[in-house]
Amino acid sequence: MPVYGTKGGPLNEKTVKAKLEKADTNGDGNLSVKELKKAFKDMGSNWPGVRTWHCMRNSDADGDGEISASEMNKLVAYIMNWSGA
Ligand SMILES: [Ca+2]
Ligand SMILES: [Ca+2]
Repeated sequence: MPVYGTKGGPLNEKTVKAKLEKADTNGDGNLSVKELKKAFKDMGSNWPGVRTWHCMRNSDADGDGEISASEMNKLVAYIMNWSGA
């Protein structure tokens, strides 16, 4: 399992999911660019803006600029494939 995150050690899928859910600050069930960026900062990413951009390109299947609940699993899988932050 690749290691991701520089604060608090390696992150597992459960932790990543929990952080993403927590990042939905307006509670609409979708992750906007702003919310996703915040999640990456929270995970200790050095480049939250770049991470967010890559994630949106990879996981925003319908291209509406937000990660919906159904796109979330793809996003988590994508994040878990990264090594290093
Ligand atoms: Ca939201
Ligand atoms: Ca979407």
